[in-house]
Amino acid sequence: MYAQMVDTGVSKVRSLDELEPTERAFQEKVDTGTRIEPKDWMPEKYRKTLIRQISQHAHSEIVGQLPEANWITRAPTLKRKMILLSKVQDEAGHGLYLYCAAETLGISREQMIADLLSGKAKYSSIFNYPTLTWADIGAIGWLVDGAAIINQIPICRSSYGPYARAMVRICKEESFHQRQGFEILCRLVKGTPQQKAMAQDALNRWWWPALMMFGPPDAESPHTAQSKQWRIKLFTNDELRQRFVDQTAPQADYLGLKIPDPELEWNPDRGSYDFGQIDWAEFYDVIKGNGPCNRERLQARIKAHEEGVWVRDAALAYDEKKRNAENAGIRKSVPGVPGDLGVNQL
Ligand code: FAQ
Repeated sequence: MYAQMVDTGVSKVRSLDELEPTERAFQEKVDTGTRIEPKDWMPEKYRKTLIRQISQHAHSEIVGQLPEANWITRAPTLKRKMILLSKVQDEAGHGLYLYCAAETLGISREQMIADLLSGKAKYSSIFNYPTLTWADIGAIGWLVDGAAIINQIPICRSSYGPYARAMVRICKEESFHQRQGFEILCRLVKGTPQQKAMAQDALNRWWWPALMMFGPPDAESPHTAQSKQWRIKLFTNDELRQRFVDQTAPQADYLGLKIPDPELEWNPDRGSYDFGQIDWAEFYDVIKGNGPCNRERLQARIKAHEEGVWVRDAALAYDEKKRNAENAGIRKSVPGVPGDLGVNQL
């Protein structure tokens, strides 16, 4: 019942000489850094690849609210509760920008949500792990938002205009999220021995799943080569993963925490950290739907969707009433107030 590979029809990356004239003109546009906009001609496979990636990204933001929302009622202080609440709300906003960006490619919001709820569409593997202690909220901000930023900053320069533009604001907010997580851990490591142990335990559990967020190794990534040619991706999964390790290892040192990888070591020749083998069997298991929380996450989204029916129905009824009144000339639109409630956006 869970996510399957999405066939976007790309089997081999073709060089400029092998492309049809329209495709070649498109590729040249991409190569010169010209943004592709919704009404521009684009290869069907480019459109499908973007729908696949942007919708998965949107679902990740929405499902990604769940592990942290679990701690809103248990945050240790009112201030922490307010910060966490607004972080979780930000993730909802990111999901909405991304669904809007995907809609510009001709897929409906309803279809994307149906694909998520039926288990057909993927979302990031990371959100299928549980948040067991308050330190996990720190670890999510530090590692998960940290990984998300490294992956998403390049997307601000990707070829598809609506996706790239959505990513600018998202990255600014993710940067705040990353700092709030790091700050939670800074406090915990300076606390009691139990608090420091809790921070270490969170790092132990989130480190490897955070590395998996970047996707399969390049040699096993079916989409990277074509997505790079189209500048949907600017870097490969392994390049970004390495960047994350290089950036995060000194932060762990600063916190006085130990990354749970005996092979992690600075390599002066490469100017990067070497690190141990990722358990790819675990990654594939999680993306097939067998992670610790996959079923729980999907159930939570299905429940929220079902319980939100009355909101969508009420909004539709209001919209219809307003349109009928306007058509009958009873009520005029108020200047400055959008005429259309945009119920599809709910
Ligand atoms: N989880 O050939 P590739 C966040 C799938 S947002 C699940 O390498 P691609 C914010 C992949 O979809 C986190 N599936 O694919 C936040 C493909 O399957 P398909 C999400 C994964 O697309 C923080 C297959 O494996 N970020 O954290 C994963 O070129 C805190 C083959 O892989 C984005 O979505 C995975 N980790 O590269 C929210 C960023 N990795 O479609 C709340 C945008 C791979 O053929 C709290 N996306 N797969 O069935 C991307 O950059 C890319 O899509 C990658 C994957 C890098 C994720």
